[in-house]
Amino acid sequence: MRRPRVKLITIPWELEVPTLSLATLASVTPPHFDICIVDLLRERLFLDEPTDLVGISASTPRINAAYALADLYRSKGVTVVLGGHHATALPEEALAHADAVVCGEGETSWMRICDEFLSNPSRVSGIYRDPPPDLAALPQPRIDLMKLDRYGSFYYPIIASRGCPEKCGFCFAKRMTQGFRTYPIAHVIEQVKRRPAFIRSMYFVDDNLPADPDHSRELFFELSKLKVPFGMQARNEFALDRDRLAQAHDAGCVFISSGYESVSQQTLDRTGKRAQAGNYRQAAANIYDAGIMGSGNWMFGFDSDTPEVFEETLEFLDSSDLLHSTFTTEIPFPGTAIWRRYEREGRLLSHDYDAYVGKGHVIVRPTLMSEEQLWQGIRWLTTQYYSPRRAARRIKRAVQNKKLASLGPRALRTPALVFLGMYQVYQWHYRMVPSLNWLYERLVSVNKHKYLKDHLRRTNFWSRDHVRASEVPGARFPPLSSASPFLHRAGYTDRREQPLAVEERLL
Ligand code: B12
Ligand code: SF4
Repeated sequence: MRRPRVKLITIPWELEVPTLSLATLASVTPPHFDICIVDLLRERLFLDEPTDLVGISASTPRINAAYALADLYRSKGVTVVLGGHHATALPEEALAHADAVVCGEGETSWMRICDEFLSNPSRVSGIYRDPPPDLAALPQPRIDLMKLDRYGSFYYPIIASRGCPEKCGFCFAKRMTQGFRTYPIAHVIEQVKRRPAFIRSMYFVDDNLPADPDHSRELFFELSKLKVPFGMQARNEFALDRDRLAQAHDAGCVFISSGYESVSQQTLDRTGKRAQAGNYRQAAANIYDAGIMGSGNWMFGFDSDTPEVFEETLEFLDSSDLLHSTFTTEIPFPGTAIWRRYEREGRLLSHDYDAYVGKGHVIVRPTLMSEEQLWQGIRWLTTQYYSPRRAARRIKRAVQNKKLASLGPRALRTPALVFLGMYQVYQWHYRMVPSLNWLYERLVSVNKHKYLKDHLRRTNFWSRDHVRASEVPGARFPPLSSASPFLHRAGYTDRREQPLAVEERLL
């Protein structure tokens, strides 16, 4: 005797930051289903347990694994739905492995799919492109299904907006969402308040959190009352405004990650980045002065990049106040304008999506240097930047800034900053030294076997997921259908009173 079961599976790439993709979908899943979220890097997937509907989320570098898993489930007669950025970009390709593919923001289509499935599973088929949800009407993400303790206490995912007003050529953000939209402040604050007690800091998964100045001002004001440290992603111009940086710091912002991409103005112009390289030094200094750790993401291999670009970047970084950086090749993600151009010009060196991580593989044939020069240049830059000597300099610089990491206990501030600096050295060496990377990748995949609970339970449907939240004694989550004006507005009722084809079949 059981209810229909839906398993939402994510195939992430690394262990650090969880996404909100599936928790958001789970929140609009009608309450007729037993539901669970499975993170393939953090728990065993019980493939053979009875499951009726499977939703899989993966970005480009993990899409091959997602396709293989989807094929496996379909061979067992399970209905499979694929969604996310890659599936949105290439829905026909994804449809060869799934019954249905959802393009763009998934809530409306997912609700339609659940509804169709409940009436007749064979109705779930084809490509779904539905209008995006009204963010004001979305329920809280079902983080209770995410087994957050397995992500550590520093990576609580939180969201305040979707999309980005910019249109950089290499980025897929504009294709995923309909413009830039914000969540009501009260919704965001509720997300913060629902965090489990062990959470020490949060990470906004927004592409560009402060893109709307009015929204972010109000958000920062409300967050400042809660004093929970957080990291966010923002365009570098944000850092040119010292007042806004001060507001962010007062709100608890301890980390800002920005796509600086290149120190070359010519490169920025050619990618449509709409940024001024001449402002980067000032932006980094302002972030540092505000007591925030600045992180820059840099890309290489653009058409105007010469072999000198690596030294120029290191020179800039050595004399700037950025305390963290990442270096990758240019990755032309399928669906972006730049990907189409490289495809047309016959310059794509690999169609193997596993290689689309920006590390270890060159995807586009560069014009002003060889492939070997490009890859060796990135490796050289990363190992130089994360050499113990340079890391020690940055740690010293961080410790000197009394405003940095000032939200935590004072006695722990220096050890925490030293630990973080050393952790970064370890992190980037394993990524760049082939033998360490090999070892790391193996350790990552065995990580999911370390949870004894999983072995004992032998099911992914545990915690409160297999029971409606309202039925769990002391549950903080109200019944979904009444908690969600979105469900009502979209014409959903609590159909438990009505006979349902699938429920009848299964019960
Ligand atoms: C957190 C994050 C990370 C984390 C964790 C990623 C992970 N998978 O474990 C870290 C830091 C590790 C990371 C790393 C990388 N990331 Co990242 N990351 C994000 C980020 C900021 C947030 C994701 C999120 O929670 N979004 C909020 C939720 C609500 O939106 P969503 O994920 O889009 O989900 C909606 C829809 O996509 C859809 N949907 C998604 N899945 C499914 C499944 C089903 C069944 C259905 C029906 C619908 C559906 O419905 C959801 C609700 O509307 C996004 C940017 C962004 N804002 O989305 C980039 C993003 C996903 N990352 C990206 C990239 C490029 C990378 C890296 C390759 C970067 C690099 N070079 O190192 C790596 C590799 C990641 C990997 N293989 O997974 C790109 C992906 C592009 C692509 N074509 O796949 C994004 C979109 C950033 C961008 N704008 O370019 N990332
Ligand atoms: S600013 Fe960032 S998120 Fe926005 S389009 Fe450009 S790369 Fe994408």
